[in-house]
Amino acid sequence: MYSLDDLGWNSFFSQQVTDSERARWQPARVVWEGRQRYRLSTGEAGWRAGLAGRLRHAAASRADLPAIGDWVLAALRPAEGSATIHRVLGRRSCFSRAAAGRSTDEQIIAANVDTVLLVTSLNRDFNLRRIERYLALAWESGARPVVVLNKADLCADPEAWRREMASASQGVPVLVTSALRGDGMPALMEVIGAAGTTALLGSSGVGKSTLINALVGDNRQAVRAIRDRDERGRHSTTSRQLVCLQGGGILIDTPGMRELQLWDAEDGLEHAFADVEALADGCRFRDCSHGGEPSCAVTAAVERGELAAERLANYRRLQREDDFLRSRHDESARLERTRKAKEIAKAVKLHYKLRRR
Ligand SMILES: Nc1nc2c(ncn2[C@@H]2O[C@H](COP(=O)(O)OP(=O)(O)OP(=O)(O)O)[C@@H](O)[C@H]2O)c(=O)[nH]1
Ligand SMILES: [Mg+2]
Ligand SMILES: [Zn+2]
Repeated sequence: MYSLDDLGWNSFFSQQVTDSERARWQPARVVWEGRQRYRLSTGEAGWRAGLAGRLRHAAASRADLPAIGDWVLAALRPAEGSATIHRVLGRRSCFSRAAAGRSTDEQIIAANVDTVLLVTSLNRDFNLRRIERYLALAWESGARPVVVLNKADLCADPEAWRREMASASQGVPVLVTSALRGDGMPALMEVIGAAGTTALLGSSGVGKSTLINALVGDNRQAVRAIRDRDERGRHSTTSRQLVCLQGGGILIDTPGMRELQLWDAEDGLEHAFADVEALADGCRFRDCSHGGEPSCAVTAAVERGELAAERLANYRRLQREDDFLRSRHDESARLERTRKAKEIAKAVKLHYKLRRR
């Protein structure tokens, strides 16, 4: 049995609810997300939920619809155990990417997250460049990132990897764990217990669900809620899910992502590459791209061996990607305005036509 507070409810959300809304609807948190289907928790009970037609129609983009971790207002039908979602409350933070294959639509990976664990494994999956990308998105989301290097049991010298990671993560805490052997679990538990809501992100197979199982321990209620294997028996998460730990702390499990395109990550990139940004103050040109311009302080640092060439290359790649996506968003916003203007013109025309009859 949980209370709304155990689920993360606080004044940031409660102050958004008007008296008339309070009279009709209940606050609930999205704890499972499928295709346009949801499961909500009000603390003491769980509810299957769909969207009110008005909410669906008013949504200009996918980002206006509920996502895992969202707080919503819903009409509950206790006899059926089901509910209808009428409003998504304003988010405190959200981790987004451009929807796969559609760079003009924002997809929310998890909402109202306080800490994101960027999980990678100490084997072939280990990739500093990917972590840099995740870090940019994490900083942009408003959540606090923590890097987790899992599967330490498969690696002869985890400490060497941790040191290498530390240079790419710019002061973000880096934890080394083995979900299998239990290494580093107390430190991880400490981060999670103090964090409110923690989302686990990372490629498929790095051990996100195994870490959650290890953290949940013998809490049977929560274990049952985790669908560790999908219908085909694969060891892989297919939907996003939120679970509460008995001792405090809320976890969001997500399926591994193959593609993680940036979404308006300008500030996030600045944060994730604070070292490059600081060096850039010394470039001769204010809009220096650090791609061979004269008197470039950034390429000078690479030549002196103070900045890894791969890190600079990744920074420039992510900057270009962000610029491109931003131009695409501006274009789609322009098209949307044109479409609206045409619709209004049509409605006005029809109005006069009917009046003339
Ligand atoms: N050796 C070792 N194997 C691990 C560890 N953690 C997880 N695994 C194994 O790695 C495989 C994948 O683990 P999952 O927890 O399903 O990975 P996931 O990140 O949730 O993957 P998706 O749900 O597909 O995104 C499983 O076979 C786990 O048993 C670890 O610390 N050490
Ligand atoms: Mg999983
Ligand atoms: Zn430069």
